[in-house]
Amino acid sequence: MKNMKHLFSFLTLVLLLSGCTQKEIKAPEPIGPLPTPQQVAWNKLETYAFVHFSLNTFNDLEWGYGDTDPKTFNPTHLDCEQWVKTFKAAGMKGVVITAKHHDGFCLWPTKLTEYCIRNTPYKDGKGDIIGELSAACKKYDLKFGVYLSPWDRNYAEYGTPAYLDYYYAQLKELLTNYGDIFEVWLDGANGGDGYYGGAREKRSIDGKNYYNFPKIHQIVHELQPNAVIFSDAGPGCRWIGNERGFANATNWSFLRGNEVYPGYQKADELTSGHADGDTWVGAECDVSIRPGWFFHESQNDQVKTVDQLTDLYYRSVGHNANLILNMPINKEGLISKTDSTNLVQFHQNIEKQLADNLLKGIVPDVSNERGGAYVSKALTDDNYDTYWATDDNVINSTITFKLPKKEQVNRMMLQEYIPLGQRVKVFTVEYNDGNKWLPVQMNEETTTIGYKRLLRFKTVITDRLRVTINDSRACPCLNNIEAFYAGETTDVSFDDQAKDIQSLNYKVLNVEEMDGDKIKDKNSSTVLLVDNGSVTLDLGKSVAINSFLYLPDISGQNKGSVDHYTIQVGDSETPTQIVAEGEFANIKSNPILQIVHFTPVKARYIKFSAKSLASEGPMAIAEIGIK
Ligand code: FUL
Repeated sequence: MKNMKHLFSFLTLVLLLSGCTQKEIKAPEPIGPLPTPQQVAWNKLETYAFVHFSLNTFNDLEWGYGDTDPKTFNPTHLDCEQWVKTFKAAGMKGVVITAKHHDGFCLWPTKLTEYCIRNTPYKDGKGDIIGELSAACKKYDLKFGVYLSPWDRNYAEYGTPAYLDYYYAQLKELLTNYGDIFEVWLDGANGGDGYYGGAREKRSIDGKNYYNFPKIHQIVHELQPNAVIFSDAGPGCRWIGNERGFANATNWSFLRGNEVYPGYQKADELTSGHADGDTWVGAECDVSIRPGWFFHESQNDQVKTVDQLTDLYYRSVGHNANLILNMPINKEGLISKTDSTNLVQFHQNIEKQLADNLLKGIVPDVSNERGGAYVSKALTDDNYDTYWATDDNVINSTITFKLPKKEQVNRMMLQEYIPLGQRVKVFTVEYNDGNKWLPVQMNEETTTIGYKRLLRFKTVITDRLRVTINDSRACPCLNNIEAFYAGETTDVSFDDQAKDIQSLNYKVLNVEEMDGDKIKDKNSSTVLLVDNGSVTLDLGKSVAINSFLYLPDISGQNKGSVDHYTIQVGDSETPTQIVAEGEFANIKSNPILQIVHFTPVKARYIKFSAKSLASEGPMAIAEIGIK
């Protein structure tokens, strides 16, 4: 009995002691700005489709003026299920459709305007493409979102408070009648010339204040609390600052909230976010599988290839951004064959490249570990919500993976646990060649990680990989690291569009020969800057011509893209006969090759003048072709 009593007190002591020594390991403190749960869920979607389909599709336009006849809208084989099945086969998680583009035409039978699908031959005016697409999404379990252009080139009252009531009512219709909406897309192209109920004039608005964005946000939040709002500035997610589909390698999910607004002038900043931002606004990369957003027959042979799409994936999803990839719907109402084939094969290519995670289940050695649930095992356990973290005061730290045998490796995926904020500022990746640690070779910086970072590097053969966190805003919290051998792949950057420009030979008047050569050297990185807003070209003799090709500065360094132009021809050095004038729609955001066709004419001189530029600065010309 006495012995039993001793044993009992001994056990009590052990229990008490272990209770004292067992220190509770607390999770790291979050470091703001922080994402909402909706923003975290949104990041996990990674890729989804964009659909541009409207009157523009049937009229070879990118920006309808607002006066295109609704009777021209007549898709013969429209099938939203074909679209949705294609997106599913491509691993996409949702789709956003242009319910209304800048021309004001509505794809649903709205009660608010006659400029809508009710007045088209499609299903004898009984169609509702927003309804058909949302039903197909429900059937195939795809998320559904809407693009509702604030700018409306059709509406007579655009620019006055009356238009705003109309716009809010449109938004309410869309957010009430079509089930769950995951994203509301508000583009930043605003004001300018248009039909405006017959006024045919230019209307400028104050992009920052006119629409009363806080009110728009409130409508969305009330009717669709889980929807993420896209714009240049968020608040849900932000534009990446270009329409070419990539984020910079350094990409913060932060913005200085009060500075950025829709139509923000310093778009370049959006490509990396603001490292010192105070608001969480994750980045979304928007890009079309063809040069234009809407379908154009003439672009049938310019569908992005599997390699090009793969490259974009690494530079969007792999750079801490979501990818919204546009699939123009053709006049039949379908996704064209090449587009859907390339899309699906692109997805299969990514799946193949990232199929076999060489680090799966390997518990890495780490130079510091917080303990408790926040241990190195969490880096490879395939569970999003478990993560490795260091002690609060430890920022520099290494993570070393020992592989069972030597492997070829050329890809790595890293993820931060973003519910606690985006933290890592600089990291390095090395491999061991048997004797020493060497950095892997790649052509981008290893700075931020964020929700997801994918690295492509020169193949190494190794059985040891090391990630070093060199700098971080607070103790790092990583929940996933993977490595792969993708094979020796050819996902390359885009070809230079300038290479394919065919042209008659010409001389550029009034500029040094060297400068003149810049616009005919088939190299888009040499750009001619012109102060007086026009250039005159001399073909040497009078010849028949019918087309003019203009490539703006695609690097985005010089902003002087011509957005309204005049082309004059003649047989004197100051030609006066106007053969074409008009608008290069959307050139600021999407600086692609512009082609102008005009009635054939014989002339020796051609004068290209900018009536206006997309931004201040000298007129910028990367290339001109005459045919
Ligand atoms: C831009 C628009 O101006 C383009 O036409 C296109 O819709 C693109 C996705 O957004 O702001």
